[in-house]
Amino acid sequence: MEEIEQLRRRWLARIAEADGADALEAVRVAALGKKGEISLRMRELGRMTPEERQSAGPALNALKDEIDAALKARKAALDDAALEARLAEEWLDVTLPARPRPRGTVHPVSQVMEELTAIFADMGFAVAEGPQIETDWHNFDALNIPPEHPARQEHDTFFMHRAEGDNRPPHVLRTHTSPVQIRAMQAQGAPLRVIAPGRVYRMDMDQTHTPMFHQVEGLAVDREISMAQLKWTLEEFCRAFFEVETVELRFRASHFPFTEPSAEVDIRCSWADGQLRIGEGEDWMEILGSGMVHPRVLEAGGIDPAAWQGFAFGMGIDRIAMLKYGIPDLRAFFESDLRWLRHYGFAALDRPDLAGGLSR
Ligand code: 2NM
Repeated sequence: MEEIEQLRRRWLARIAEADGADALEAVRVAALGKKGEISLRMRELGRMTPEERQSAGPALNALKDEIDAALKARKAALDDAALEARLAEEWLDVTLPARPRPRGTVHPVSQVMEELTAIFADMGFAVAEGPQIETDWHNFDALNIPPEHPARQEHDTFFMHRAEGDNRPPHVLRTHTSPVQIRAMQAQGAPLRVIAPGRVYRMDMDQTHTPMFHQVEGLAVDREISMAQLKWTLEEFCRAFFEVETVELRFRASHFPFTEPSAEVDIRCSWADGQLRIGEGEDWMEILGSGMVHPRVLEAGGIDPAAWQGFAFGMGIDRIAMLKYGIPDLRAFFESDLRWLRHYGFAALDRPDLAGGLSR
């Protein structure tokens, strides 16, 4: 019996020392496997006398059961420890932000485009887009600017290259977004309310001009459209855009080939101590061109000028962005200087809308 007690101690100690599933399995095979020490002992029972067997048999059986139970308990303990270790390793802080904060900012031009799109959408205008490389017909002829018209030179147009011997008129980089309005008239017909924001190109480069800049033009066509509705629309836009209670606009007679009559629009403002204030003061600042769409332009758009009329307007997006956000230098807009973009840029998730406040 002393020997069984030694066996018991030795195998319980080895089970306790096994520090992993493989080591424990090796102990099990060495003790209870086919050729395991305890199995061999049990096989020896057959060669014993009945008396010997009577005392050794139950003791060996009890030992076998105890070792078996100890192996199972140790296995459960090792499994628990392994699970604990995995849980400790794979934990996740669910309070961390799902993504890193965006490092980029929204360019003032994009911000202002979003703002004016929201304002005009609220008044029922859809956004129209068109190609930046245009036919000279869409950019000039359709807008009542004939080939000999000085505006074609005044515009300092970028002409696209044509192959040697190809005498068709060259395509141009659009000098305004009006060709988009021509395309919108042709595609949608009357009645129509669209704005066309986008890039335009003129060969001009100095303190206040860049060869690429941004424009938004608006067009409303209906049975009875008047200068009065044009004025209200522009006042409403300026009030919402500059986020002031009241604005005052002044129309000055002017000339554009594509509108008749035409008006340049000034807004009342003050420049006290170098700070621009819209809607108050004794100064006027030009911010827009506008007018009633010329019958020939409606016709080019496939709309009968005897049955329909329209108002149209255009303004520089870069300029109104500078005015609203106090940005001094136009040329910095297009230099991709990260310090400038971080300073004047907008948070990527603050999309402008009329209910939430345009620029917050
Ligand atoms: C301006 C001024 C006046 C204008 C005209 C048109 C069109 F295509 F409908 F005829 N779109 N925009 C327009 C009118 C643009 O910009 C200073």
